Amino acid sequence: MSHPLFNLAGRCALVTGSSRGLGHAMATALAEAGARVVLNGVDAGRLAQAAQALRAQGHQVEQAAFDVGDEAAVKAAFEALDAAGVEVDILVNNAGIQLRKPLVELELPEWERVLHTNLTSAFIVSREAARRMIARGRGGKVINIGSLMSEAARPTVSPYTAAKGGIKMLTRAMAAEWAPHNIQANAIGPGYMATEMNAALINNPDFDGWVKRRVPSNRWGQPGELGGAAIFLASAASDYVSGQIIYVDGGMLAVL
Ligand code: GCO
Repeated sequence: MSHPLFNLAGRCALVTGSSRGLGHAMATALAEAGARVVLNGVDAGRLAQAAQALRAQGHQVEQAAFDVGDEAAVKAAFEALDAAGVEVDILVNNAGIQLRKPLVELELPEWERVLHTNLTSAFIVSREAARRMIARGRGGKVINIGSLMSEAARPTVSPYTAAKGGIKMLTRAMAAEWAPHNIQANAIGPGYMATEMNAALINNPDFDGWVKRRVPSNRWGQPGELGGAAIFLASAASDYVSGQIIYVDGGMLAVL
């Protein structure tokens, strides 16, 4: 029996980029804590499969296929949710891409694509969600997904690092503006997690060895290990927490 503070029954969570990976893991955790979840992705087929799998586990699942970086598509998606009576009171801005390339070799469109998908999309989607949360007057939760790169850098991931640093500060800006409406905005900073996005790193013996030596826990994180932080920040347990970033990184950032 979970503590009532962590019970998400009666709440609805939209998780962007949730047909697989970290987003799907967090959506699953929020559903297991009682929330109705809206899965999002750009691949409608993959999204339908992910939604069906969660429904088969007995959860209440909607699906909304849209590109988080497309302002018109985001507006249309929220209008469709409005029409369906689906009121999002928890938003997890998880959708993101990675592009590994030295700064001096980057093309401007490559830079802009990463910043748009990983940072600007959080603004586009959160603006729609927050407008509705404020109008409803019931408060809400915004959880932005940062990264170790919200705090520290490594070579060849400059646009991702800049975007994730921006996510940390955008989270504080949201906290500043939306606290009067009882909307808490926080972030989760995943460490090196075993995901498809990181497959090239996991399969690289040198990088894999570096992660295992550099992380005090001596291992990669598993997507499901973000669930606890997601439930906490989505629940009443965090009603007096805002503008924070919780690193789920096996202790990596805390230790030299
Ligand atoms: C990389 C990785 C990292 C991790 C994660 C760490 O290339 O270094 O993709 O960015 O995915 O973001 O928090």
